[in-house]
Amino acid sequence: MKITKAIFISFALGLLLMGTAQAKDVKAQSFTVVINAYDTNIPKLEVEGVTVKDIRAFNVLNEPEALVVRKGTPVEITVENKSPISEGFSIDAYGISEVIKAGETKTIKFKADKAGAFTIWCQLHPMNIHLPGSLNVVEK
Ligand SMILES: [Cu+2]
Repeated sequence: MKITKAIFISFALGLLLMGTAQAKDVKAQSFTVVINAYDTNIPKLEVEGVTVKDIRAFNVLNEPEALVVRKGTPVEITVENKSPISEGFSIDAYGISEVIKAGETKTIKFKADKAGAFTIWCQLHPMNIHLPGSLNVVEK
C-alpha cells in the first residue's frame, strides 16, 4: 500500500509541475517598434512649368507597420523613437496614449483582449506626415 501511495503522490506532483510549466507558456508577445523620421530636402523641382526650390518632406513612420497577435495574449511593445522630436504612440481601443521623447525608448504592456484591427497613430502631429500603423488582434 505504501508504494501505491508514493506512486500516486509523485504522479500528482508531476501533474502539478506540468500545470505550472503550462501556465508559464502564456508568455507575453514582444514587439519592437521603431519610430523613424525621414527628413528630406528636394533642392529643385519643376512642376507644370513652375520651379519650386527647397521643399522639405518630413515623414514619420512606425516600423514595422503592422503587429499581429492572438486574442488573449499579453503584449509588450518596446517603442524606440528615432525621430528628432517627441512622438506619440496611441491605440485608442486599448486606452494607450504615450509620448516618447526624441531618442527615448518606452515599453508598453497590455493584454490583447479585444479582437480587431486597431490604428496605431501619433496623437501629437498631423496625420499627413505620419504613416499610421496597426495592431491586428486575431481570434484563436
Ligand atoms: Cu508624430
